Amino acid sequence: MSEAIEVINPYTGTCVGKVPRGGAAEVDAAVRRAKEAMQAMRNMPLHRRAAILKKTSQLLQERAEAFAQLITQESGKTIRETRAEVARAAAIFEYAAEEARRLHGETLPFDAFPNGENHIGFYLREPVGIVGAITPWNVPLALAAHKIAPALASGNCVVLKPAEQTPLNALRLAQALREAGLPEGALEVVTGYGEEAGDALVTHPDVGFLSFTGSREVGIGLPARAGYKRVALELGGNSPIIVTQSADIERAAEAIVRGGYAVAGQLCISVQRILVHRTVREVLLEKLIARIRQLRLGDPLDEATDVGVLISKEACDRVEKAVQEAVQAGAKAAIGGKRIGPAAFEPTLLTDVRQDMPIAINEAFAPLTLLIEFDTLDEAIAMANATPYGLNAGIYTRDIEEALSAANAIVAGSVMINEVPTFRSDLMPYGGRKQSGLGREGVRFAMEEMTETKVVCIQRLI
Ligand code: TXE
Repeated sequence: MSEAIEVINPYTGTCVGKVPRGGAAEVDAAVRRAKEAMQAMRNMPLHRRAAILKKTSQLLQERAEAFAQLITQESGKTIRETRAEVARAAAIFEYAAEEARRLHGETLPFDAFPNGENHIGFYLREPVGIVGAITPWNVPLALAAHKIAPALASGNCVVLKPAEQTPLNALRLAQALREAGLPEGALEVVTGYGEEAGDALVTHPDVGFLSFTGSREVGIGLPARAGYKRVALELGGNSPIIVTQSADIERAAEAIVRGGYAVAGQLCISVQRILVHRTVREVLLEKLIARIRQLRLGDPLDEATDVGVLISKEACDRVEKAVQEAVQAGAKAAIGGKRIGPAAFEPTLLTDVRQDMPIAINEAFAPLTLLIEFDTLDEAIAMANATPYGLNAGIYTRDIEEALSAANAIVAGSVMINEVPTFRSDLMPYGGRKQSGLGREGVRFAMEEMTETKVVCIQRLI
């Protein structure tokens, strides 16, 4: 395919660059090159893999400002957010360099079986071969790093299809890996649209493992399209945070605003639903409004800006419609509620929301939080679980029984106690339950998923 895709800055509406519109032929050629590189990667000593990953981390740090500026222009995220993202991507490569050295199996006991005492064995971890990685636009560099770094650390080759909105930083990352010494073909990037290049990667028979981060709507259909390959899915979320009667309300409010409006709410782990005990509703609401009012909107490249723009006009249309429908159904905007530019929406807090409203069930992916009251913790937990998602959740409380009850009963990949669901360490197992996904990321956990065990067993003949 010869057509190009224009990368548009969602804040200015101007073109940041152009990339090829790859399709099935480009994906097939990339997979072929990756196949040729497989032996080199598999045979590469662990210390060499580690050195390449470490060098990549250094290059990212050296080029941090250029990466951050580029991602801000592609995505509309604020410069403070993209600087943090680049630092995080560099750290992920560093962790992978360390984990690459720890990729080993175990010896196995066979003596529980008849004649087993004559046997000794062990298992190895082998790369699956080619990892197909599909990434979204919201945290484009760090989420690509979460797939590429563990895949290479465990000896795989990768074909990456970045989001069509933010492909430029992926191409720059591939350049850094090449400079760090990665063999030709070990990382291929094919730019293009999801239904074209993305689908070609999903369905390619030579891809052994598909690692997808994106929407629930697309992700849910992928295992059926992927055929006989392993699949990891990081899909959406609709994070609840429970604020009980005993909570430190000041700290809860501060954390909720941080977790609800970062990246203009476009994180799968953004705080969306604030489930508050009726007796502390007023005091929490007052503090939330005061803090949200302080958020500065504006040019994402300006260091003073707290909340950037949404990824596109269409994304803004969607939020505007969802808020209007919620208001018609009885919700009230305690602050915000309006569009303020083609892709900009005011940081919004809706009150008088019921858990059965569509806005409380669906993923908002916008600078929007919802206040919902509860009377008992059981009721709060039931509401926390009343969506198709199960990614992250949180509870603010000083009562250990309440904290542990919530941690036990909420169906999610993680439950944060006195911390917001947006908290994520790159080393923890990260992923969702229910329709939030399959499999876990976090360097070591992704490496386990991207490798196959192989048992080697030896019988003593004397
Ligand atoms: O996601 P898509 P979009 C959610 C969030 C957001 C919504 C839409 O709710 O509003 O998704 O975002 C590729 N076969 N999240 O439209 O379409 C696509 O090219 C193979 C949550 O950007 O799922 C891109 O590279 N690939 C999320 C990637 O999938 C396909 C992050 C994501 O695009 C494809 C982003 C197909 N048929 C959005 N269709 C999170 N978990 O953080 C698309 N793609």
